[in-house]
Amino acid sequence: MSTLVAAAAGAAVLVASPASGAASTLAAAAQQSGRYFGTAVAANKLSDSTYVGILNREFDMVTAENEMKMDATEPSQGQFSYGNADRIVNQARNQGKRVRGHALAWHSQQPGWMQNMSGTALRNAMLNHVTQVASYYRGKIYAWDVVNEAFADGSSGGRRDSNLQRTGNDWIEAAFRAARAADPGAKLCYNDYNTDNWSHAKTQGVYRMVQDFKSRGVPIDCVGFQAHFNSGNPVPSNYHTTLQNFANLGVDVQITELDIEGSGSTQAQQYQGVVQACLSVTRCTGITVWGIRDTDSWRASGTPLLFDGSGNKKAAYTSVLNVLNNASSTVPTTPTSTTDPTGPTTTTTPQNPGGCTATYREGQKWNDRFNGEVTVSGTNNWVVTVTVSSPQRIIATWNTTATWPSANVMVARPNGNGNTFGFTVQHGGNWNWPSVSCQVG
Ligand code: G2I
Repeated sequence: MSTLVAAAAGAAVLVASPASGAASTLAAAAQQSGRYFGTAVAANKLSDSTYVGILNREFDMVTAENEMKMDATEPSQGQFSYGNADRIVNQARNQGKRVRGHALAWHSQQPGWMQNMSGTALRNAMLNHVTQVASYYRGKIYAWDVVNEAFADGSSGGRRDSNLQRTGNDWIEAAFRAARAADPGAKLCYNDYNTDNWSHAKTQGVYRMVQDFKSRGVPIDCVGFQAHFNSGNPVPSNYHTTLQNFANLGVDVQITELDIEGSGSTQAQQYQGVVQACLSVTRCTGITVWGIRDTDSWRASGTPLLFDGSGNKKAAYTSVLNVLNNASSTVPTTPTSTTDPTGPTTTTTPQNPGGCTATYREGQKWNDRFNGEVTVSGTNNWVVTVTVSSPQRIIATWNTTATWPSANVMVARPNGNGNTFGFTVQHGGNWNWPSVSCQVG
């Protein structure tokens, strides 16, 4: 939950600037709000002209699907192999695209020699790997997944058991420090899956780790949310809350491996929801889908991507493009923020002396609408102006008497039910918060 406090006299704390116009590719559309739109690339597909045509046209960020993993880059201890990774990095950079590095340290995809190691020898081998690979690509990587998938699934909220974890709980921060020393210009991310739902123990566990890292000065810049969805693991309705709460810790958030099994309008709607969640969080800096065509996917039978096997745009593609084109950037004005892992995020501005303050608080969210609540302090005789942005419409209110100077503006007054009132916004794809301002009536 988030709250936003606007001082009196019309001070709207959210600034919404409309996107500059309709773009015809995912990258161009994302760039309108300063974001990127990326994809995973496989080196052995760079000779497929349909694949490369879509890659060059639609995407401005590239992740190597497998070629930068530990088994690919250090197949024998101390002997590094960058051929396939370089093919991807060079192709991307020659086309003016940026690169996410994936992944420096992971319990999976370890080379055979590493799988059998433990203790200090493994710790040192892991740190040497991080140092060597991050140094080799120094200056060429936008963000590294420094550590991938280190938390356990299920209800523990703790670390996953692995040979790396058994070298000591500090292995993750040691990896981040080594990566920072090797490539000080790259953003350093922790990346994981099943961390999308704010109420899941795994999400909370990662949140507490990032909070701890930030409080102790461990160099972490971003958190990657893989976002592999299907009917058993659907897009959570609180996704925006998850992304916002992590961002409030002072890190960027990115959707790093998006794919959603399904087809048609159901799939399109779910893609739309994920993109909207990112767009509604200022520090959600970009989205990467995990492959180009359905047939390129690691789970091709689930047809989880934006292009079909022939390279045609699917309904999901169109919905993503449209949401990106409808984006407006929501920029909170220099607030002071505090976050409680289980409680509300509070964003405040100074109270206007002698006036009143309207505090906006997010309520429940659905695919097509969301609730908001406003609490007024400073007077019992308030006039609160709530302004929504197109195509939003307020479709219901409670605990207030409302008048409508225009379709986007509601003026709310007390109706005898106290100083908190609420309303439902049909959002039409625009998740921006309404702006609220208070005057003494
Ligand atoms: O499992 C989906 C993703 C989950 N998050 C981390 C990602 O790195 C991971 O990607 C997948 C790749 O999409 C697959 O392509 O990681 C798998 C391995 O963990 C990749 O699968 C591997 C197969 O295991 C190999 O047998 C195969 O040779 O792909 C290789 C290349 O096709």
